[in-house]
Amino acid sequence: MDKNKFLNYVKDLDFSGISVTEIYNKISNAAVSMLNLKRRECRYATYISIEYLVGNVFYNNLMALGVLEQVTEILEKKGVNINIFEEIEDAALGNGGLGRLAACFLDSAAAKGYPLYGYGIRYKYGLFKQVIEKGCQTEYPDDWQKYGDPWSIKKEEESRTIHFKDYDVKAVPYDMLIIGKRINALRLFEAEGEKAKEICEYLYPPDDTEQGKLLRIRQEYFLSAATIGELIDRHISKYNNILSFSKYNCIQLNDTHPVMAIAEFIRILTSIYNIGFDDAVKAAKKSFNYTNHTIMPEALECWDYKLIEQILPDIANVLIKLHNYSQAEWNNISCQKDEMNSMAIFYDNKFSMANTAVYIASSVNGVAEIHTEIIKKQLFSAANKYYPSKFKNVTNGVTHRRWLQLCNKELSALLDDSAGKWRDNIHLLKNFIVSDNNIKEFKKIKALKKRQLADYILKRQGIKIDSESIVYCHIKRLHEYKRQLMTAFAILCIYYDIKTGKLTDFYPSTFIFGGKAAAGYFRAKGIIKYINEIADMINNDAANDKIKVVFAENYNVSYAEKIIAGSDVSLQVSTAGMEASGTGNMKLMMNGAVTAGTMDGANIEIVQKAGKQNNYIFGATVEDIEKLVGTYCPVSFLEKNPKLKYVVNTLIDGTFSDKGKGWFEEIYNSLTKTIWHRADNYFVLYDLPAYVETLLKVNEDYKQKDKFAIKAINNIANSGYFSSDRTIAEYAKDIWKIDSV
Ligand code: 26V
Repeated sequence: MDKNKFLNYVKDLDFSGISVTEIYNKISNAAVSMLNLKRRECRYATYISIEYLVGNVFYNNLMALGVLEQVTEILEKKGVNINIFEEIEDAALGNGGLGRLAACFLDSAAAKGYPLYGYGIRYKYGLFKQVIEKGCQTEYPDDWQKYGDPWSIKKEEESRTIHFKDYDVKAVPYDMLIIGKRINALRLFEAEGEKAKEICEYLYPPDDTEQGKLLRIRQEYFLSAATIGELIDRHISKYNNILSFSKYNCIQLNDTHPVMAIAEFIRILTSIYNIGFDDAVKAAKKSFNYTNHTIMPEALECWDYKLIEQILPDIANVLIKLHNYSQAEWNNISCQKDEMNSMAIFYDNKFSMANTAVYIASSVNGVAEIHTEIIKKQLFSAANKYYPSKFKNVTNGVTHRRWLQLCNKELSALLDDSAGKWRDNIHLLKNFIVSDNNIKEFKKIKALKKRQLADYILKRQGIKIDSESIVYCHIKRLHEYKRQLMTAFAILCIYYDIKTGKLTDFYPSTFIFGGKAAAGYFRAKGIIKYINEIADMINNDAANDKIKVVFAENYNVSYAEKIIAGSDVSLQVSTAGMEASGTGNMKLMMNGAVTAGTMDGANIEIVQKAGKQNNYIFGATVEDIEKLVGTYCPVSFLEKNPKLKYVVNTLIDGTFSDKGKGWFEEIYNSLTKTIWHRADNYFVLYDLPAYVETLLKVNEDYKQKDKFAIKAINNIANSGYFSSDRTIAEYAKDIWKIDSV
């Protein structure tokens, strides 16, 4: 892009009488009109994902173009503070980690020059807006396009028709430019047509009813078919030979949601290009790769034959054939019956999307070392036995451009001084050494980021926090396995100890929670209410000047950028074995927060790199949990721990009220009784005493500010590994076999 031309355009803009939205649109449109999408002249990779949690694109894109500072200055001179664009909605086309990871990958690929193109759905409404009303979560539609979508280019002429048995829809692509050393694109399809509206109305429509499941299947097929149709047409128009597809293409399936792409690919090869089934399967095997992002059984998609057959009979047919084909292959290599069942594409009248992906993919990867080990040993153990070379680990990463440069320009400037050209080569962060100057400057910057965070919370939510307190944050989707409830209990334990005078030297602390609960996930909503009840009680206790609790309302990418830069302690306390990786842990590490967490997901690699002595690891390990299953009895555990019992009883003894909804009692029951799952399925109570100890230890250590800053510096210096630049380079080299161009 011609930077001068662009900056002159911004200088010449007349802002009198125009709205924030108009300024935003004018600047964005000007940038887009001066950019050219890079053509796919070589082998390239395609990332298919049902979620992209992009966040605010304005600042990030201007930064990527290298004009953010200049635009900030020009606007300043015209009396416009660039922060006003914070009110433009985030593009929140994702729920959490999986979608944010996809966005980080696209950023890194463009920055490093890899030809990687994202494909997704252009939902009308993104992840709901969370409003906390009387402590409870209410969901409101997120109309993210209401200010326009100036960074996307509609490509009407590249639309294609997608056929369902009962109706057709038109898939219209919009390209969102991804700016870096190369300009790639995130292509989002919008459905047009009489019946089409529902398909891209909402991200993650509830799938607890048959109607909901059908809609979800339609979304998945819509995305898969629009993408595969385009890739094949593109390939044919250039090379006119379908069997060379895999020479130029490589497809990464982000979790199981786009797995129908495999069936669509085989359908097109066999029915349109008259390729035999065997050859079509072989071509698919060379083209697809799959990333698994969770071992939670609820999230492993299995679709009823009946449902797929009802709207996509050809796809059902291909999947059945593929099932028979794979069974024949396994019979030939004398697999045992139970192994065959565990790997089966079709079982119990359902299609297993994960097994379909594992069978076809050349590469199946987990997202952190421990997670990859678990999928190899447990979830996909039979496949790992017969196809060991498929399985790989690629530990996640996050883009340090958004999660350090953009959200913490002060720390970035310090790193410029002490670590050299780390922005281009993240591994240079190693040069950020412990020195008197770095300690002093880091402490200053953290204090500043905490003041900025405090101002932001005050502005956004009207809550005043003490910016000199220790900031502990627990920010992520609400889920029982992530154990926000355990943090809530831990806070109560500490609070009661302060009240009763048992704890006298507690350093003032602020606990920030942030996260959304899926609309139909009642227990998670109950946990939000419980946290807000605790916050109400503690924050309104006039005698308390030691603890403050904030529930960050409508936690999203933009809010995350502020909280992450301003936190001292990163709470990563999932039940060991359950968090595939986590990526918030990496963002916090980069910003100099220490991790207080369990040996789970990428926490393990974080402490390996940054040193156990610089972080706070506690709690049951995967091996401990394996031993505990079957013997652990939370009720007798509580009997032995009266303090814990007292705290847990606040769920049912009237201390807090859920306004008659029954949520708190249900949570209590989930901890103490066997319902459809074991009592305290996530070992909240089991790990609670060690957690409280850990939080107190952090609190004590914090008092020695320099020593604490040294821990932070060691975390930052060792965070280079967790840049998605490294992750993307691994995918490019080991899986996609694409070059940076
Ligand atoms: C989704 C659901 C939805 C229904 C209720 C149960 C449940 C459990 C888990 C999930 C997660 C779906 C996939 C996902 O978002 N995984 C996340 O992927 C991140 C990127 O790899 C990773 O860092 C997180 O650990 C992982 O949870």
